Amino acid sequence: MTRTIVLAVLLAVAAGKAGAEEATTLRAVSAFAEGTQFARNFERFVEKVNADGKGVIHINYIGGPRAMPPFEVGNAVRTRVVDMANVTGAFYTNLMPEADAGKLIGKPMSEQRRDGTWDTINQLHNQKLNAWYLARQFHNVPFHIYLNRKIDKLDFTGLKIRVTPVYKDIVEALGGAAITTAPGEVYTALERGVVDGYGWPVTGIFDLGWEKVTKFRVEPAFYSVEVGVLVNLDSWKGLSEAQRKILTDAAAWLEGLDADNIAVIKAEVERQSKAGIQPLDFGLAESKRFIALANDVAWQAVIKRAPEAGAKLRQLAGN
Ligand code: 173
Repeated sequence: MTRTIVLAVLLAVAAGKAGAEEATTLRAVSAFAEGTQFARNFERFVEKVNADGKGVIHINYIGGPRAMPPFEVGNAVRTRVVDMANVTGAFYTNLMPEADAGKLIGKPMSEQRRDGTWDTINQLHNQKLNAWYLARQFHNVPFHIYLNRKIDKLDFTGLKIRVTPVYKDIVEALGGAAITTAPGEVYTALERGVVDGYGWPVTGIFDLGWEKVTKFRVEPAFYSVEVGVLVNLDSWKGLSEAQRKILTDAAAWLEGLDADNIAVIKAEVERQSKAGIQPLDFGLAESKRFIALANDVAWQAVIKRAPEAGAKLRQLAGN
């Protein structure tokens, strides 16, 4: 072969390689069922990353609880069984007790990214969960306790209430019996009378048909939903700058979707009343007492299990 031909062959091989180079693929799961309230924005994020990152980075969304039990998702990120997950801290408190403090921090994410709150939360996830805390969603969506039995004061004595770590301490502080289940078991537990009620955000009860087995919504709303997008830290470190930028930009976009929540909440509350779900409101003084108690017992629980991180998070939360 002449030198020219050798060069041409080498160039062709190099070009072929570059052309065939595949985008890095991240495997992702959601702790919330596909297409439901707390998975939907993450699913939009996946679509966005796959569009913006074409040929550079790709998310392979495996799915929700049908693919993996919700309470195992945090550990799957930690051990890199998956690269990415849409999950609330309440589902991995076994690995990171302070993860539940996200519900006590209701500042907008733009503020949390400016004032060091996100940085602290991210560092804690780096250290304790081997994860990068890419995004937080739903800071402006609160929780409620829903009941099937009417109460005439804010007292849960004699009631069995389905919880996660989000609601356990306040339910018990008000005399209720707390029973932990994944979201997928709530309908059956209500239908069979295994529980008299459940904790859940103000939005999303229609996704799994719970309006059919729900009579009352206890006022006031409390805390702040936290659903994070986690990336295994080794997967994160293995990405290029360009790939990380695509994810970080999409994360900012995802956090921005929280602006829609105000309208979503209004529509869902109206839909609840149309479905016959009645609010149980005990007035301003009782509501204040409830909120103060809910905050106190939750911070106490976090600080007891994670004294140093808990104290720091409480300071950042400012409540
Ligand atoms: O009730 C739950 O399962 C729970 O803890 C939660 C947390 C964030 C969003 C939705 C539900």
